[in-house]
Amino acid sequence: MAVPEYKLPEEFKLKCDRVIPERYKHMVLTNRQRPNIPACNIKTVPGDMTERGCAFAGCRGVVGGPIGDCIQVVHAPAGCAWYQWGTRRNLSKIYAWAGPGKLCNDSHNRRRAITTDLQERDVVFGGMEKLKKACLEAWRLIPGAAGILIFTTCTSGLIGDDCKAVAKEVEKELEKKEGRPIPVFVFDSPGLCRVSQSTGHHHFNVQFYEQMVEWRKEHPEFCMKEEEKTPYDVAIIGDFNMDWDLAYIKPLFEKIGCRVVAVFTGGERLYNLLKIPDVKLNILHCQRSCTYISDLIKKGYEIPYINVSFFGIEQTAKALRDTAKFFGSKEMMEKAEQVIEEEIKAITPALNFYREKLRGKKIGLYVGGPRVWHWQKVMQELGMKVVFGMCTFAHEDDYEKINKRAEDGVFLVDNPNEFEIEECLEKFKPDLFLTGLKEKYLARKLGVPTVNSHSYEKGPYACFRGFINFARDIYQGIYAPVWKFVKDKDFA
Ligand code: CFM
Repeated sequence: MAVPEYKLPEEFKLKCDRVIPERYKHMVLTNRQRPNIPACNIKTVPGDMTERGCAFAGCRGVVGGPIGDCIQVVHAPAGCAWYQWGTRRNLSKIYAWAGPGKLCNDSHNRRRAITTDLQERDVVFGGMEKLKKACLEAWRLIPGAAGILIFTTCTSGLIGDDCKAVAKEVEKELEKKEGRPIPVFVFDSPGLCRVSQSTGHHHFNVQFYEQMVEWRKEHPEFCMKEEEKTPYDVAIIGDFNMDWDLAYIKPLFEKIGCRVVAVFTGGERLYNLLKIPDVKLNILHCQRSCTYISDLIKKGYEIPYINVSFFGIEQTAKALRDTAKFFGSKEMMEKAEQVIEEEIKAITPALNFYREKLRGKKIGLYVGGPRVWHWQKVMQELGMKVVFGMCTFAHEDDYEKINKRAEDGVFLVDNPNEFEIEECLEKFKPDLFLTGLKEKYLARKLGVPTVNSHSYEKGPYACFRGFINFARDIYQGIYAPVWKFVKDKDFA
């Protein structure tokens, strides 16, 4: 039986979209029993100023970029490299090459952009020679790096440069020079592929997996040795160490007796990532950007994974309990309960204060996709009410989760544009808007405080203690005296 087409109630049809009525199919009201899924993961219609990123942004900027100890060469005009540089706080502190006379930096992967800066000449005659030179030159400058990651974009994709062949040549030269194998991996994700950055997540996952499998076969010394393995080795998949989230996540798993071998890819070292197929369990956080590789590893190496969330009390506690349950260890289960109890005890006084202050406040949510459902629960735990949710690139499964977690009747907008955001802020009047840098000024000019919900104000926001930081920033946002003056002047 065909599912009846969803009809958006007239009063929810945004006025700004009268000129682009196609947009109405991207809006629904949530329903827990029978999830309403808006049109999603499809191309933006012409005339609609989307806020989406491109595939390259997802591949390099989101999933590949956080790898901390590699040279990352963007084979493109300099503009592509510039726009993926240093804006997302996927932090790392790896000093692979620190030392006298060598370049070093706290967060090398965020602060340094290496690009071939393709010009018209290269478009006509090909850019392979230039790419090879750039890789070798970068290696000369940063000799302690663990490897080289090459990213293509629209321009190199259209030229059709054989970057894999270049990578092989560079590998050979570096091996000769260094006397040991150096991985040089290529990630093909031209910005023009499909509809959003979500495509780039997929590309990085699949291509990393394939190159990892091949590398491990050719260089078994990069696999974990049998005697190094422990029964509780895990990898965290899909966490990017936003504003040091991992400083709260990792210790919790260590306290219950797990060993975190690698994090794909937050602040991680390449050699650790190559050992992910040697762990016993993958713990998957961002289920939009990294389910692909979790599935591939499950299929190829028979390593299971569990879906978790590290935001809020209930979800973090569940992540620890589910991990312990997976291993079936009584000791780990007890430790998990103990850790949960200790953490809750430590945050309770602060939590009571913030709950008291935030109860009943209205929140608008706008993030990429998953965080809308991760944070729906967090807002409930703080006693706040989500009045609308917006996602840049969510897929159907994200919207299913949002429907299940939200109260009925929450207004959802897929891939919103600036006019829709403005109208929703005016229509639903949230007390605070959890959003990103691009939208913050618009909201603030309308008298609505914001908290940066991508890379935070003062993180970490993950796990129990991060939850309190999150609550503090929301509290400080809403109660900042400045809003009183703005509203008094009737700007809002
Ligand atoms: Fe995953 Fe992310 Fe997100 Fe994402 Fe992002 Fe992000 Fe996000 Mo910003 S990987 S999908 S592409 S949870 S950068 S850390 S906050 S839009 S909802």
